[in-house]
Amino acid sequence: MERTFIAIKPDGVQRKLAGEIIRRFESKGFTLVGLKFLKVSRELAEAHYDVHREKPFFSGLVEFITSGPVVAMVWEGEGVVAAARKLIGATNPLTAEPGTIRGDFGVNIGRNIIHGSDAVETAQREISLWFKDEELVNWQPHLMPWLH
Ligand code: 3AN
Repeated sequence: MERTFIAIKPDGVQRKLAGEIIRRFESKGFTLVGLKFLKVSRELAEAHYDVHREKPFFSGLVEFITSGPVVAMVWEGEGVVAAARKLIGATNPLTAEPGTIRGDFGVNIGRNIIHGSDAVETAQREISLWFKDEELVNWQPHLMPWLH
């Protein structure tokens, strides 16, 4: 089953949006398989944003993601990588559609609340960068016996 990596960035955490964001992924029907709350090291931040290393905003990105705690998550479900990008909305919150996370809550491209992997291969790379195998839970909610 497809998985994606999602991180609520320091601005999303500071603004107490973690619960709202998790609710949106749950309500959509995706399954949480990994979750942790951490201060990101410079090493992890630079590895995570490696593709942007040559961009003018790279050092600002690293400074920001290491500036406060982050909620790192892995979500699972059919087509979850692309669907999560739709829930998140466009990179620039000013142009992100209302109804998306960035469209509803953000105004600044450098403080855009949340990260979501942009492709299945990127998701695999990011999940293994942020989580150990044993930190991910293999479970299928529809097979649990206690739902009434
Ligand atoms: P997304 O997060 O929508 O996949 P990317 O991968 O193009 O966007 O960019 C990664 C991050 O870099 C964005 N989340 C945003 O915080 C930051 N970023 C992208 N473009 C700019 C920019 N022009 N100025 C400042 N920060 C930017």
